[in-house]
Amino acid sequence: MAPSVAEVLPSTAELKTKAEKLNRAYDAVQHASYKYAHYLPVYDETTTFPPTEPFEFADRGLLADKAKPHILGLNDPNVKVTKLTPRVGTEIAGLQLSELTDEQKNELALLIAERGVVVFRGQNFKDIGVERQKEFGRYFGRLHVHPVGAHVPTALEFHNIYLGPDNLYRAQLSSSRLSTTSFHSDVSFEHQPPGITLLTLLAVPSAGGDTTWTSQAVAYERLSPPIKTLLEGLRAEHSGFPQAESARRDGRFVRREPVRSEHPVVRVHPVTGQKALFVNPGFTKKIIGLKTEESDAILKLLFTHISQSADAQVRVKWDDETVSLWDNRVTAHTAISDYDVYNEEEGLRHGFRITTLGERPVGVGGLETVW
Ligand SMILES: O=C(O)CCC(=O)C(=O)O
Ligand SMILES: [Fe+2]
Repeated sequence: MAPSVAEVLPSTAELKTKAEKLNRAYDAVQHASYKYAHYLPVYDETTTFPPTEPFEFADRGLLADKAKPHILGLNDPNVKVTKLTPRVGTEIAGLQLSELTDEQKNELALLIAERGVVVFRGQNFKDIGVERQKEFGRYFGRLHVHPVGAHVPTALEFHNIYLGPDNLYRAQLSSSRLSTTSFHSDVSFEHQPPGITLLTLLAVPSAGGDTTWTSQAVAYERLSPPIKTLLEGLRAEHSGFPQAESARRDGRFVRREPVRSEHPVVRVHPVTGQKALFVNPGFTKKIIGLKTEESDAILKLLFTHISQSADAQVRVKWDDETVSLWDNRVTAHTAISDYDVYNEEEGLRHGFRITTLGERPVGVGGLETVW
């Protein structure tokens, strides 16, 4: 008889033992001498937050010169701008995020909306201090505090990305599923979910550990007219409850009670007017107003479409001087956990995310988010 799933998979206890063993090695070497120890994950277990209240949001991209001459360095030979794929992803070298003028930041907001993700190489961003990084983020919108995630010791707003042997989440995922690929738009369950988001990596495995973004605008455009029309009239439920429940199950602290929102399935970008699919396998649970089987079938179709459209995606390789900025309103993304977290040679993957909140989503014909 074939072994049951429980017999095949390592148990949590086994994974923990493995992790604890390796952790001691990490503790000895890395936590003592790791250059970015001040960014290692911690969990504040005392601070709780009330539910977020509605707030005004004005996208900086609305203030930009449409030709974007300052962020594209049109008059600066030191700036190199490369399209990573035709429709999604642009790479910029020769500019420091930490030195951008407001004019450049406004144009950057527009560029991120248009290209989905913009990757900056050769950055000193992580070295300018937590306060200045926060200030940079705040220029684009109110900073999000993750309801359950780890953060850096001096800032709850810096959501920690950490996959070493002492973070079992992805390791468990890879042992229980065929793939760790998990496209999502960050915390899309929020009533005013994120717009521009920045990710900085500090430690990168010797090979792998890339991130893939997929264009939800391209995903929308590829649909046939009857399906577009159907989806444009619908809202879908995005829920933060499963995340909070699994955090509680794992004994982690929940700093804000979970919420759910009903967002338009097709979202209109406030600056570009571009339409994009706004559902993702991470947080979207059902389409409102449809029978269960109908909702399940349509979401399955859309999730498959999003996940398998390599021709609407860009895969970015990291180093410790790279900062990527994306627009969560028009893209979904997934970490690629293709390296062995238990192998000391392959190493640690560590970084942090600063997430700015955007507008209450608006769909076609003014269809608004409700909750
Ligand atoms: O680690 C990554 O590549 C992406 C993690 C992620 O989903 C995020 O920072 O929002
Ligand atoms: Fe994410």
